[in-house]
Amino acid sequence: MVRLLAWISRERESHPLLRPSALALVGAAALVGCGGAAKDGGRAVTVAPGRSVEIVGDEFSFDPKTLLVEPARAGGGASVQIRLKNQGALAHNLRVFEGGREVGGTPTFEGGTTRSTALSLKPGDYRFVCTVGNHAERGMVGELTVR
Ligand SMILES: [Cu+2]
Repeated sequence: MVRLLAWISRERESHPLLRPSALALVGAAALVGCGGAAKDGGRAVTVAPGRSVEIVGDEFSFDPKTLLVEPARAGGGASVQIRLKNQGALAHNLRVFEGGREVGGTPTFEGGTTRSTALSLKPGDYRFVCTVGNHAERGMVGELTVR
C-alpha cells in the first residue's frame, strides 16, 4: 500500500492533470449480483461476465468497495465496465492498478456527474484508487478480483 501510494505520488508529479483515458459510454447498464460484506465493512458486489457495475464515489469512499468479477470462462480474464458516479462535492477519479501498474480507469471529473471506463482484465487481484490529492489515504480505495 505504501509503495502504491508512493507510486501514485510520483505519477501525479509527472502528470499533474492526469491524462484522460478513452471513455466508453456504457449503454445497457443493468447490474449485477448480490451484495455482501467486504472484510473491511464496505460493500462487496459480484459482477457477471461482460456486465457493468456502478461505483459511487464520495468524500472519501467508494461503494461498493470490493468487486468480484466473474470471467466468461474460468481463468479466461474478463471485460467489465465500471461507471463511477461522483456523488461528492470534489472532483474524483477511479484508476485501476495491478501492483504498481495502472491498467485503466476514468479521468478526474467533477461531482454530480458519472463517467465510465471499460477494462479488460486477466485473472488476478487489482486495486482501485482515487488518485486525486490524498483521497486514497483518506479511504478512496477498493479491491477488484477477477477469478
Ligand atoms: Cu477522490
